[in-house]
Amino acid sequence: MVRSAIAAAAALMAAVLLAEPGAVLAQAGRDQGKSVQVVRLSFDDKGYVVTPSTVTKGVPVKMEVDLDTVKGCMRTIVIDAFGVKQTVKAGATTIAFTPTKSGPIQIVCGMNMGKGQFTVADPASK
Ligand SMILES: [Cu+2]
Repeated sequence: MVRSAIAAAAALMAAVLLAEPGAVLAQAGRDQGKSVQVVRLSFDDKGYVVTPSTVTKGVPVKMEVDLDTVKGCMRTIVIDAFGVKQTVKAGATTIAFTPTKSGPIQIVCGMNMGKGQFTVADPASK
């Protein structure tokens, strides 16, 4: 009786652990959270350019927008994948977000006119 109760408790704990992969991910995110990735957003004749063009998933990004090349309506920057919609201006040129999924990510202007793309890579596994 006692033994089966212990077994049941152990099974329950295992189920809870398996049911919450988010807890493990949050821990990993906290470790990675020590660093911030700084990228630059500019605009050329083809559209938005992110430099460097690849960031790591789960690590906060600070995107510094180059107002010399990003002008007019292009200053309203939309990154739907991460819920970003922000208009930058002199004195407020940083967009902060954390990439929560990997793959090619689209950037568009508020009018869905200017376009660009960057890549989110999974953290290197060891
Ligand atoms: Cu536009």
